Amino acid sequence: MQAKLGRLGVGASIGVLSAAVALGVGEVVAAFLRPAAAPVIAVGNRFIVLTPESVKRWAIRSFGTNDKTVLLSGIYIVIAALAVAVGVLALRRLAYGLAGIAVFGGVGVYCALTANAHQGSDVVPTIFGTAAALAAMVALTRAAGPDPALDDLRRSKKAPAVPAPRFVANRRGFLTGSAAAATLAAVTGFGGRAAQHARFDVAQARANLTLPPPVEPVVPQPPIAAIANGPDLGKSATPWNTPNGTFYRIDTAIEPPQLDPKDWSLRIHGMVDHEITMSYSDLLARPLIERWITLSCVSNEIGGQLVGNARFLGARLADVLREAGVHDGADQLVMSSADGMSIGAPTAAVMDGRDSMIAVGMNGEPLPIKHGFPARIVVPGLYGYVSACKWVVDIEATTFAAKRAYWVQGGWAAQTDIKIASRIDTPHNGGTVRAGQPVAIAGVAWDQHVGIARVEVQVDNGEWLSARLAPVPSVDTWRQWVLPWTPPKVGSYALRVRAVDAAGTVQSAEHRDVFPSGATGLHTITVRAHDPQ
Ligand SMILES: Nc1nc2c(c(=O)[nH]1)N[C@H]1C(S)=C(S)[C@@H](COP(=O)(O)O)O[C@H]1N2
Ligand SMILES: [Mo]
Repeated sequence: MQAKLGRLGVGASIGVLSAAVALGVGEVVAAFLRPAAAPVIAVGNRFIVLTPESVKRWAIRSFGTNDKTVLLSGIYIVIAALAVAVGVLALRRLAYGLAGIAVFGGVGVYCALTANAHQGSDVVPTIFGTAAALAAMVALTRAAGPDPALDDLRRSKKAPAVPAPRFVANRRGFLTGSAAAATLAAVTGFGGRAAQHARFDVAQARANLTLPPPVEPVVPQPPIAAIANGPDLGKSATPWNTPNGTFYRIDTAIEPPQLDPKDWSLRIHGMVDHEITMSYSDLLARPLIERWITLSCVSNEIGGQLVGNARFLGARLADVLREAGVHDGADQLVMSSADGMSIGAPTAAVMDGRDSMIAVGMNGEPLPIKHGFPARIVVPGLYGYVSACKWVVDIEATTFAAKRAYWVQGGWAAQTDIKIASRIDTPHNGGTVRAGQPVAIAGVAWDQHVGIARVEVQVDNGEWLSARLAPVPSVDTWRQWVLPWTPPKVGSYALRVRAVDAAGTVQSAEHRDVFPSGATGLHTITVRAHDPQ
């Protein structure tokens, strides 16, 4: 039993250490090429493309912005588990173990060659990593294996009394070899990552930038407290302006691409009279507009947090498209990002006079790297997945008939309007209030590019009560609302909200899933009113 456990432990160590050496060496080699070529990142990026849409939706729902961390952890766990198996096989017969590593390497190469926006050289780190793992496995297996002389003796049958070979986990050579492999993996892994950051991070380039001011300044917004005029909202209400640090994020890439403004350019081509290639300084030289715009995600559930309101600074996209001379028949603009994302927007909406922009700034700073630095598209009134291409480098004027963008290939609607939505942010669901004492029910409502005209709250099955609305600078943002309310007696209450837009459309109570064109239904919460004592 002891020998068996020992054997398993030795096999597991050999497998895991060999895999760790592969990943570490891969990170170092990627530092010479590009971070996206690191084996785990290439596998992760490929995995995201292979994952069925329903699983992606589940991941976004369950892990939100942590979905990438969860995915990477999952990949490490799967690699470790398979490595244990391969290591144990290697003890049975070295060739099996080596074949296992070769299969690993093959999967890595396949991923590197098929990930979104891959480059041919992306396979190099995986190849070096695989070679290093093969060498590590040979060395560790030799060091752990039975004394070859003893083995020969046993096989010769001349000495039947010689015991079966045992793996000597505490053999000096194996321990030294394992320590060396672990050190090599750690130094190359962490060192490689550090070198990648030093070489490719554009945080410094971003910090050194000063953006030109907009042609006219934006109107400052009064705080919601100004309209509450009753119970103190304190910090419980959702702020008008979502700070960059807490703005929701939807990314298909594991790590945001690092694009230096001095190397960035945007190409506009396809069904146009004149192709345009624009550098970052060309972009900044254009008149810049600054607008409050509420961006929301089609994957946002009723009552969800995948929505935010920010001050975007950018050049008018419609002007640029007009200069390019987009053909009448080009009903779709397919925008592509440096990380291989494609997003298709309806040309008519982009060019109908709304403040569509090639954005460079967000809330008074250059776009954060995670939100598309150095440039992204923002189109008021369209969900992010059909407009808000981050790290945008290419816009092709084409047709919906000719091209299906990334999410459309996954079954999401090629074209859809934002669904009118409203949310109760305070009190929170399951929270407590005091019977007989006034409390503010407050939240936000949005129907971008149409505008919110009314927000109503229903307590249990009572009448719909009109909330007070905060002023808004345009129809392109969410609207904060507040309703003072006094729970009449101790007990449990259901609070429900609905909005009415400027076109008179009442938010539908019919519950529809986010897939394929955005959720409908009413946000409903429950609160308990306690005795005021
Ligand atoms: N390059 C790229 N652009 C993208 C995405 C993406 O995954 N990659 N996600 C889109 C989606 S679905 C939304 S809702 C918005 C989110 O923008 P944010 O991450 O800045 O909030 O970006 C859009 N643009
Ligand atoms: Mo989205």
